[in-house]
Amino acid sequence: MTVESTAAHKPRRSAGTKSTAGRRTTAKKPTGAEPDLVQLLTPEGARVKNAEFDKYVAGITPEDLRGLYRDMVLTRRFDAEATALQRQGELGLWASLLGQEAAQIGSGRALRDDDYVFPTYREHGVAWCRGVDPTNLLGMFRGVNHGGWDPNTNNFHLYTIVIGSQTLHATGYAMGITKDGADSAVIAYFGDGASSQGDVAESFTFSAVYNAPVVFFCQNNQWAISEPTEKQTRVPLYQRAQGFGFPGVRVDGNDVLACLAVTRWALERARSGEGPTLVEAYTYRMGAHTTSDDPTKYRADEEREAWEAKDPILRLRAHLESAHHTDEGFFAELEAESEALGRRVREAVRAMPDPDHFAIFENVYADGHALVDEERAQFAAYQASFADAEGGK
Ligand SMILES: Cc1ncc(C[n+]2csc(CCOP(=O)(O)OP(=O)(O)O)c2C)c(N)n1
Repeated sequence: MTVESTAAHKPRRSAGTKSTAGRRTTAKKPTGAEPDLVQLLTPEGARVKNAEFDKYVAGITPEDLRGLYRDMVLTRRFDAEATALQRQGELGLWASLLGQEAAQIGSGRALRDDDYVFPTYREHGVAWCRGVDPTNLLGMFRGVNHGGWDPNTNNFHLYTIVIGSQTLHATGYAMGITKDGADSAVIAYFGDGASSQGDVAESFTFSAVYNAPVVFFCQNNQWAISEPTEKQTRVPLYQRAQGFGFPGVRVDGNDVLACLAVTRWALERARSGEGPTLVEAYTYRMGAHTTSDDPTKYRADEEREAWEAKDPILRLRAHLESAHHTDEGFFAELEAESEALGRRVREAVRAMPDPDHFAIFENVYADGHALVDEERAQFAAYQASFADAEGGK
């Protein structure tokens, strides 16, 4: 296996602080055996040979590579539009995936249609790969619906805000697949912060002992809002799997080819009855946690700048160009396609109908409930109290 030490990837943050008593208040940067990082493309776009994982992308064609590039560019464009729409007051909140495109597109394109995805709230690139219309992702962030798509249409579960809980849903679903005798697999996405949740540990335990066909795909984007990864773990996250009895791998999360290869390998293990795998995609959240967050309060500009040099989209572009797999026409067409997507997203968001305010009282109980009736009446009275104000406009 061709591996690279992650030393070059260490954020330039100090590893901890010492209290006046000389005692560390923060764990040291996770140590342990120097972790292997699976990488097939260097940040400069050069192809690196890898004895273990090359075979998972052996048949990849220039057209496939252009497809991955297109997926990443359009996903980033969609994401930028959504951030702008939030700033314009059209969305209440947005969780940007900026910087995580390769992790999401690489893993998303490794999936079969009959596999099932359990995302967090940031998996816009995976949603794209599943064929969920991007405009459907925005309803919840505009506050007009609770999700906006039918999970069973694309085998893509609704976004989950409760950190880590979807790993349990994924494990249960995967155990069900085994009982059905099917050969499909499940993938659960979660973050480095979520790795500290009890739900995730429980999922690891259950999936291991029941040999469930699930891939745990952790995007280690270095931050859980303002908490750095060293506040979550003393060992590299992928090494956690070992204690639960299944393999863990750290992949360069900004390398779409490596993410594709490693996820294909993990899915193949799941399908062939070898049970769960933990994939830690080592990446970086280049933007804010959400539009409600200001990362300049807790992290240094130099850290982001260091990761910009490893931009996943520029990396694949450099590779495509050096291999002469593209021409100017390709990039011009993609730019036009991005513009059209941006326009479509803006128009769709502005056209979303406001929900009926009383809809929240429906379907709470199958047969209704006196308490809900009371709350509905209170809300009606509250709304009616604005009648004068509206009439006086
Ligand atoms: C159970 C639970 N606890 C706390 C929160 C508040 N919260 C929202 S996002 C977040 C950080 C998650 O970080 P990470 O898992 O690394 O994912 P990322 O947002 O970086 O993709 C927290 C603590 C929550 N949504 N759910």
